[in-house]
Amino acid sequence: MGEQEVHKRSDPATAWWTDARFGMFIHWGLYAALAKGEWVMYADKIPVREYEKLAGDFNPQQFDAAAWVQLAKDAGMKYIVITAKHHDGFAMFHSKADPFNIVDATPFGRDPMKELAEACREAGIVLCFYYSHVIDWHHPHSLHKEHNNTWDYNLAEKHFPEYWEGKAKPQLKELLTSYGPVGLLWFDTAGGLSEADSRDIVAFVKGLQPDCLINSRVSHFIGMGDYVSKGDNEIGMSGEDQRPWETPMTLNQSWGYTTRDQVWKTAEAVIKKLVNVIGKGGNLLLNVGPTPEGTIPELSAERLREVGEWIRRNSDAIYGTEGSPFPAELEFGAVTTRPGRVYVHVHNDKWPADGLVMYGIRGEVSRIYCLADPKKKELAFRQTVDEALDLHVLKVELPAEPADEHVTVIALEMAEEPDFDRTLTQLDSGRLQLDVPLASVTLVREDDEAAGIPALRQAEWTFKLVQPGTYELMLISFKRHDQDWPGLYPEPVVLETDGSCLVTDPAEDGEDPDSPSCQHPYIPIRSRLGQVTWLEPGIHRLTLRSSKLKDPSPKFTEIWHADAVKLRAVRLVRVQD
Ligand code: FHN
Repeated sequence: MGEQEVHKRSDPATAWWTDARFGMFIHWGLYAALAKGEWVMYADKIPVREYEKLAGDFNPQQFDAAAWVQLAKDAGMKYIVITAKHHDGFAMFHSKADPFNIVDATPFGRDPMKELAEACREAGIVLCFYYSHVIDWHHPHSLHKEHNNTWDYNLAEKHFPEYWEGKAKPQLKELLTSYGPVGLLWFDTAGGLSEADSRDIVAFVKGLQPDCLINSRVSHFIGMGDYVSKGDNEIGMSGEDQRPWETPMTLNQSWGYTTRDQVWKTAEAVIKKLVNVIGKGGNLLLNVGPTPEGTIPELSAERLREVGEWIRRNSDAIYGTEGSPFPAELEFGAVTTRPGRVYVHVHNDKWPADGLVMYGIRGEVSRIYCLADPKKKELAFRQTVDEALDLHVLKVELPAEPADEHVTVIALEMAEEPDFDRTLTQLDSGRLQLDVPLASVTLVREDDEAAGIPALRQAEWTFKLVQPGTYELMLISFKRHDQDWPGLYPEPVVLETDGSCLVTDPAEDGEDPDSPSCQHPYIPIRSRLGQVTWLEPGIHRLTLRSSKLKDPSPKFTEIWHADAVKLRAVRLVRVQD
């Protein structure tokens, strides 16, 4: 897996994947020729016969499988997920089931999946395929809940089994029988697929390759597949997923090659996002969109290599690690662990030059150093306990300047296996954020669709307050960028704690600069709820009632029905002792 010993997880089926932590997503298809992203056929309503003509000129002579795989390796990625067929229905492999494929329909005439399979095998990278199993704008009988080719085909004449049995399953069989072991199949946009067909496809894949993992987007019924693919660019919150999970992420704001989108993430931004994801126990699947010539755009390649250099210095803190044992998201970085080690990933722009303070590590620390420091110079530290609060405090003296670029990892070697205090605890910085997934959520009022009344739920948190005083309470919401605020909270939220009750119509009081996991297309918004005074430190309770609190165990989801607003947390900001 990596250069170092990796800690195998309890579930051997997904262990290679959870240990890998970082993968390369590749959106490459015929659409690259138009340089307007992978939805161009749908967006421009290009007739099938017109779209097919693109194949006649598709000749990515510069495609070099070994170079792509080397780039993934240089970036520190352990697996590749490539679009074998996207929504346009064009197979990027030699398919006998449908001549609309790269070998039979283009002058290129080569099978890039075969070449990638060989290059991956040689380099020790796991090859995985993306397959659009429900949307196929080329096939007359594919049928999705919403996004169909209605400019060529009549919805009423569609007979889904003809597509399912005649193209989707035969092509999946080809992918699973002609390219060696496939690490995982990445399905997408399952809207409208019945539960029976979802189960059928899972059984079909496992029947051909039992070890091939399947992502949750195989179905919009919750709980299917081996692990959870979050929404596009959605970073999970701690406590949100009980199963292994990943964030599929763009490097700009698009998947397929486009010249229109030049909003690129810097290497530093990617490193911070990677650290945020793995600190919560997730994987990051980072996308590139190759050109019609068959190259990965140099700007993407440069950034990936820079990320890889950082990973090489810090690989012990990444591959095979577990996410943070602490439920609170750290505003200055993240924590990962492996047996006998705790790694604190500190953003350089939040460098606590006067010392790093961590709460909740019960157990003796033997040595602390910066992971990127080749000499591993020991840092002075002190461990103390506040018995009354049951607060275990570790204070580390840091060098005046960070030892690494972008994010510096502080490695703690433990003299004994730590027993972490997993109570949601205020950080030394004073930050205390009550994230919704950390609450127990109960139903207060059923929804009444006929009367237009939504369900009302209550979230309840228990937390450890270290610094008593007066706090400003803020609601943190992620608002979709294309939404206007008025109407997003149709009724007041009700907050109760220690005898105080605040009833507020949340206002859009400004953007929140302190929500590292919020990503495009969402904007983090703060809404002031009022002030509360806690006179005593220790364990407290807080409840919040809102119709925007979602069912914590829904039956199904459609990944791109991104909510207009997501209620994410209550933040407590100390304003007075
Ligand atoms: O529609 C696709 C989109 O083109 C892209 O493949 C992403 C990647 O996660 N998935 C779908 C939208 O969620």
